[in-house]
Amino acid sequence: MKKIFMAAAAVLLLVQLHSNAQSSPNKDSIPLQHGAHRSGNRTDADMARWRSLRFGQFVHWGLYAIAGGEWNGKIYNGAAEWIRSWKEMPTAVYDQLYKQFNPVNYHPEQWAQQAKDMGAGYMIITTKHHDGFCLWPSKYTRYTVAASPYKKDIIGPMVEAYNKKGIDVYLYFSIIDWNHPDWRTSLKTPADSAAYKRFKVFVKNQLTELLVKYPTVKGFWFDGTWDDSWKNDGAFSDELEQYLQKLHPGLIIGSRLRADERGARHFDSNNHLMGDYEQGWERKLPEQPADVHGNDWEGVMTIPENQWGYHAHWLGHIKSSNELIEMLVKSTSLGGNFVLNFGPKADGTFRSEEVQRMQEIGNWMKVNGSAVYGASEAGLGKPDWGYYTRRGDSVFMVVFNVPVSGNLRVKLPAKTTLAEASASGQPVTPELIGKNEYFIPVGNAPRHAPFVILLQTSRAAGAEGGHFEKAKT
Ligand code: FHN
Repeated sequence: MKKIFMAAAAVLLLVQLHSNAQSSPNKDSIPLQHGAHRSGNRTDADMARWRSLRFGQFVHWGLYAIAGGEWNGKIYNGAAEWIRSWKEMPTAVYDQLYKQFNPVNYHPEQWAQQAKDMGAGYMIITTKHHDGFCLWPSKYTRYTVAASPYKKDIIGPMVEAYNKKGIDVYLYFSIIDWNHPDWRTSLKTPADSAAYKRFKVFVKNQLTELLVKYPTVKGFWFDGTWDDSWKNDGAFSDELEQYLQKLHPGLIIGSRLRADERGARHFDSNNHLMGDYEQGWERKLPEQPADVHGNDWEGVMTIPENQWGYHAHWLGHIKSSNELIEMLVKSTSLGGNFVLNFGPKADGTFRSEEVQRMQEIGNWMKVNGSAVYGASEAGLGKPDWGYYTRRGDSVFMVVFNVPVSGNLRVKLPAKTTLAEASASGQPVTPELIGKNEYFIPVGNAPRHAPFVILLQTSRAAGAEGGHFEKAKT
């Protein structure tokens, strides 16, 4: 009995510690100067917009697209954008590839149009990946598009074209820079420290340059921040974040940039999120509300297994449009954004598999996007037939698996009335089968795409609002 009591007390303590850690910085056990500076999600208009867009396009484009995942007839099994680190690829040769970078078929207006048609509300472009090659003519290095046969800026026209279509642009920026002589993974000697000090000045200069050159961008998407050299200077990344957000009010920066003074990343040593949203969901998505602790979050996804840049030989499972739509809807149902990656070819065109998915997802979003844009978690749990999302009193049932009975079971919280149900604007008649519990008949004819049923609900005063609120974890 005593043992059971002690075990229960321990569990209670753990739960308490965990929930405190996620929600109340006042009860921190470790005093931190460079930990999280805010508790809870940002509530300003820029962040509200980011949150409402829900669907983004990621584009990884750089010199690696020239190699396309192979060199000298051998195929690289890693991610295409990492090919410079492959033993079969001499770095000196890779670093000369810029002399071949000439994307004559790069038409930013077309890129923007297809992203718009896909339904993306924002896009993230690799201004500079780990190889250090800059797609903008940076004045702080010669390793840029200006030195290539193409010569012209890639980023400026892209920002303009996407903005014209109403799509927000975010700039991916890698801290890892394989090309820069002062970049280090760790600092072992005074010479390393001196070099890295110069490198940090270079980083700050480039970031300032990007914001000044492209003032309409909405945020930075940082990457390559896991090395000791970076993690061990939490003061720098903290000051950098504050500097950038002062320079460009409203700027959105996820949790990848910073480390606290103890080297903790994403979440500080007291387990509070650093940055404006949780940015660690890469090629995986949360399963339940508790996984995201009420934080804003974003998941980034590749179409094949692990390829971000262009790889001519996609290996492994290639996700279908329906699978990707399911990931998008699942993300919405868990209060997060979903960003789908594309890796254009070196000439500036997209491979047919990507074009097809953009079109198919776009066709689905044109009809069903209201279940995604501005929508979030419904607080109704995860049904077997798919996902619930919600915007105000509109509850969307996004159906992926119809049971053989052809009836979808729905249970609403107490004191919540189901005013009407419809599918594609056509009324559907729910059957009341229990207290606040319904069958929604949809038949069981074979379907080739997920579909949406809209439930208009209304809540009486004193209704169990808690069921509709974010999970308290
Ligand atoms: O190493 C990179 C990878 O190439 C790609 O850019 C992804 C995108 O999220 N980020 C890094 C790994 O986290």
